[in-house]
Amino acid sequence: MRALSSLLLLAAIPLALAVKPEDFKTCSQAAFCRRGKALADRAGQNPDWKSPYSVDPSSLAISSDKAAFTAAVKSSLYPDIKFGLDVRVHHDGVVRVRMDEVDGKGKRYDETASWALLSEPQVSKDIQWTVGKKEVKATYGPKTDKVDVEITFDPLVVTLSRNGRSEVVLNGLGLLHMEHFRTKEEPKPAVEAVEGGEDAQTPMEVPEVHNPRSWFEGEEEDGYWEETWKSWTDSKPKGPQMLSIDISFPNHGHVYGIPQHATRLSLPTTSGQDFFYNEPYRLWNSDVFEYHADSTMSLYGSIPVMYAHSKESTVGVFNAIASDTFIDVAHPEPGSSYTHWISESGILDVFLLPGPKPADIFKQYTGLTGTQALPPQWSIAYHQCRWNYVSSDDVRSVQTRFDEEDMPVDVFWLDIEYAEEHKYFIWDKKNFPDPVDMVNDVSAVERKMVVIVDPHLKRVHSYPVYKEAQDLDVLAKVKDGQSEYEGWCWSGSSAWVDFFNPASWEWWKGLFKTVQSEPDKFAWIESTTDVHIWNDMNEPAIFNGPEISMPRDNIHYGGWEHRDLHNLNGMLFHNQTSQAVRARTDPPMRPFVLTRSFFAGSQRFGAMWTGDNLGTWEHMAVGMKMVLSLNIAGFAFSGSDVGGFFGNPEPEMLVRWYHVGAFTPFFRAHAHIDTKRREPYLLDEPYKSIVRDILRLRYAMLPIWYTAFHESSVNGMPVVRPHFVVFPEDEAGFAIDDQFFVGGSGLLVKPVTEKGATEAQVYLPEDQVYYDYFSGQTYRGSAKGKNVTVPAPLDKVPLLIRGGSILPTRERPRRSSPLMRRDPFTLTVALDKAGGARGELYLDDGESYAHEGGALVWREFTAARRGKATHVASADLAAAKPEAAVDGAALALYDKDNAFAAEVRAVRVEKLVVLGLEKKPGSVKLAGSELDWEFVPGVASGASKEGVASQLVVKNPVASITGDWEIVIQ
Ligand code: NBV
Repeated sequence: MRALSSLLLLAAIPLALAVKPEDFKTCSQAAFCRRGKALADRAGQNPDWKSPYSVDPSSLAISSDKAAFTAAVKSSLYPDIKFGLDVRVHHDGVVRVRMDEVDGKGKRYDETASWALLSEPQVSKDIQWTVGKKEVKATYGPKTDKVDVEITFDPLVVTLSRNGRSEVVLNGLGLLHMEHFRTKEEPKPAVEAVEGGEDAQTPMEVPEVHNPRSWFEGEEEDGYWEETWKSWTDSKPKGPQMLSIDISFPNHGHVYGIPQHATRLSLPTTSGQDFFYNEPYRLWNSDVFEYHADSTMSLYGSIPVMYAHSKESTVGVFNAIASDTFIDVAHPEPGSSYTHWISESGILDVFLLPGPKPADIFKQYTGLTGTQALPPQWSIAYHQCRWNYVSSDDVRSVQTRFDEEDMPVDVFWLDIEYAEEHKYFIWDKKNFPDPVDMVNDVSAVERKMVVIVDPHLKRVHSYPVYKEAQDLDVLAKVKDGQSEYEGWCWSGSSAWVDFFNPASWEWWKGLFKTVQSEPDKFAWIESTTDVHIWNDMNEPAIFNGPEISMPRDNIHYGGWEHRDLHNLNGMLFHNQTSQAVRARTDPPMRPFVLTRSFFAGSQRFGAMWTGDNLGTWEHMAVGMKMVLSLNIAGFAFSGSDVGGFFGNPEPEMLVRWYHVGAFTPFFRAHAHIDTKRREPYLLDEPYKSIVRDILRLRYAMLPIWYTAFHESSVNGMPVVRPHFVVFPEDEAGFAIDDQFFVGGSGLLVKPVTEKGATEAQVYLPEDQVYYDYFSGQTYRGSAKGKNVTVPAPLDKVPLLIRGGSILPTRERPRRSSPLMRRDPFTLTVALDKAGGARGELYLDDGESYAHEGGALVWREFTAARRGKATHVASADLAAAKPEAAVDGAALALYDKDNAFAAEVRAVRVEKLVVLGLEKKPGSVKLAGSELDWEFVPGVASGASKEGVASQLVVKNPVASITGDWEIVIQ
């Protein structure tokens, strides 16, 4: 059935628009994955299976600070090979489990975590260790909520439990295998094959075999030393280094995470009975041309974090590994999950995230890898991109048309054709004769430009960037470790900077300087600080390379093979570019750098988008699911090309896609060079006006989005939140991924991704009132969960306000978002069924780092019933929660009257709307004075009947958004 539906889907897309799966390996085409999968198959068929790995109890050592324990591990298959295990508990309860081969014939890649982690985690001082004969146990946490980490010795199994319930188990199924370094032996004739070495112990009866370890390892040395795929031969001088580990969640029925895959949020199974996909999820950053909207194929980025969720708890694992990794997911029985991770190389470095609530998990994961960098505020507004705006006059005329049509936009983008022969930084002067003037024309109305800088460098010495990289000797090398690697990309014969080489970092920063400080070095003086950067093709994408990327045996700085660190490659490029853009000014301004390829930690450096999607309804829908998955995996600033990169979306689809975009953290329209122009002003009516309204809706809501970004930057909460995050105990919502909440605002949106729809079903998980954002129509949910039908004509996105929310918006249309910085606010108070509400607003200058020194405004709005009166009040939140005001330490510097607050003191609340009051008030007063108000009767927030809510509108109630005030409605 599934196969049939995918065939039908493929048939629906013109032939030219279909992924070429044959360009990328499946598990059975990669020797290490075949070996890992075969191991799992053998285990599955053998009821007596027992892992050969065990801890040597005599080697056990607990560190003097009591935070860590180390022990020797051996495998009964190879008793002479030594492994070392290190288990430590961090101050926030996260457990790090590391294992590596020691004193071996080689060294496994062990640097992934050092790139992914924000800093070296602090260990806990509060761990109680109990050493038994068969196990060692660490216990921590309050009496009523105890966490145990038990390491059993034989076989080696690590189990994290909470209050006695198993939450995460490593090697519970015995699939741990770290292929040790060995010396290549020439194959012996079959008759002379070894008949079982003395040291080879098998825990069970095995049929007579040539290799006594074959019960575990298989008969053949499958692809140990070399592997040929299509026309490429991958040499493996270090031999086999596969790492296999099973990770089970015995009490959790849903698993999420491991982006980037075009699939649902709750990951469908890939193995076990009734598997949904017949291929494991793969993490191998790839430029997958015209990718399929429903697949486990790997895409441009990889975040090896996985969460498991049940009504009782949320837990997770972060597997810090950057080599090619395949992950099987199964539910051995309902309510339990099993996963199997097979990686080509690297050490075991797994972080167990104990939760127990979604908010704890996000804090724990972003505590390790960093939170989303707070973006410059303009970058969360609308971006207009296309491959390509062809000249500086084209850019000017696009800007003019937006202005003529009163459509807000903040950023115009330039794709690769701005660069002469695709030599990035070098303008094609025929079409862009006056780049600095062009940028200045755009920034005159406080807009920005984003210009692409790809990682492939054209190999001509007249190109200063290539020449300087070569002189510095920072280019990636072929397998001999000496010669420059050459591949094909947009620029023809190209070379790639090895960003693992620290010698490249300062040099790369220098390229982006907009003033020439060193006469003989390239600086981008034909640019301005209003130009920000787009990093594409950084998987890296290489047209003539295996799987459209770099050969795995290429050599990077430190002698590491590309296979070891491939998935980190894009992040390092993004990191350096982001630092370069930041360093252009003194004091620094927040950089905006978009990346296509990413890894765990990339959220520290900017934004990402989901790559080359297709203009189909399926892609529109799956893009949203991917963004939700990225958001829970720490990468909140994410989005998909609005309109679809390939194809020419019909107006209905384009309009619906603008709605999706307006409710996505990163909101950019983009299109392939062969598509028809589709800037929103080109649409006919009524579509054009509808898109204008959508853009204005996004701009009106920028304070809500910015507040959500602020929260994310502090505690790792997703900017867009799926149901399980907001209602972790509502099972009916665990798989929902087509509707979601915007930050903590209470806005619940369900964008339409179906042609011809006129209404939508929205799931309400609680006995609470929800209000239609546009009409004030109420919907009353139920404690058992309830689907309600809401109108969804083309001009309305299904958008509800959860009762109990207060939304700050700015309703005056402007050409760009910085022009709104002094605009007044509207506060919409959507009362809950008990007549209360709460909301937040975070503001700062939107571009500098002054907020880190306390230049910010963070307000809390509340509405509460007191007797017969409703009090709506505003209070300072930053003083109350200084530790949450800024990412990092407590904000001791915060002063309510800080410079920024003083600057916006004159910004007023021009309108207060209260939805759901029971009856017309007798008075509405601020500090004893009557305000100017109107009341339209309607349904009260507590009513069980549905209808249009009553509405109180107060005009110009308060003079300052930054002030403490209280309005009494009586
Ligand atoms: O630079 C051209 C495109 C770009 O527009 C797109 O967004 C990237 O994902 N780029 C890929 C290279 C060519 C893709 C066919």
